[in-house]
Amino acid sequence: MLNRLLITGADGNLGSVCRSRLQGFATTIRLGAREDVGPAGENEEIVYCDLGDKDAVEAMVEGCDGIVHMGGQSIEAPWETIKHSNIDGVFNLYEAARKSSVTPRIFFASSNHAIGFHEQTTRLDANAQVRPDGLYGVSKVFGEALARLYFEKFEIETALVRIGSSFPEPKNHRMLATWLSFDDLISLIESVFAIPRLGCPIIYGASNNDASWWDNRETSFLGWKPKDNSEAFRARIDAECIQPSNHEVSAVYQGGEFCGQGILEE
Ligand code: 15L
Repeated sequence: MLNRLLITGADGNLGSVCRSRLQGFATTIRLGAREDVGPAGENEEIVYCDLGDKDAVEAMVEGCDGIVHMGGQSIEAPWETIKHSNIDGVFNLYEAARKSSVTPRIFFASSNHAIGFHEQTTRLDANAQVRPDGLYGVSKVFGEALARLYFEKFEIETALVRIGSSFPEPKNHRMLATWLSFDDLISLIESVFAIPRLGCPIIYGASNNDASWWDNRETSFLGWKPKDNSEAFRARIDAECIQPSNHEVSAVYQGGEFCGQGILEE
């Protein structure tokens, strides 16, 4: 069991899922957040922190033997916003991990948008070329590269998890391929922290969907077996959502709508 697990972005969607589902996972759970997360539970500590603030990030990371990094910008945005949280913020996080008195193992929430410009007809594994579909995707590629550097130089182990679409249920046809249920997300986090030697693998964060485009055979050593399958929702999606036509970005590229967005300005 971990001694102190830091969950960054505890005020965000997946951070709050982790907060509620990882309660018994460490002696102390430290919640890193920018917005109010309410009162601390019995084994919780709350640290309000802007990822762009180097000293604050160092204080947040100090003493943690595990980090689930859900914090930062989670969709496309103007460069200044991306740069602040996902470039400077991730650099601050890894520098803090390097300087910490305890070397943490990190679960890095990367994204399918690091490879979003691959077509939906292509099956990808951990060796796929990166093809980011926006500035957000570029920042995730940066995070993956930085994590790899800190693994090679400083032996900080990170799971680079290219999360698909983690919501209670898939919301459209594309998510029949990319959906990651909350149960499967949590079991993945458990596998990442349970394995004696992790290294720095790339893992596709998707449930056991029949429609998946991703192959996790390279990381079978983790023993992670996602259980949910988006097929259970296909009938509802067919009834409620209009199937995009073959030439629309959401039907062509793995990153879907993100591929069609321009560069956003402040
Ligand atoms: C992501 O990376 C986003 O954080 C999430 O909000 C979804 O848009 C997801 O990708 C997706 O591709 O569905």
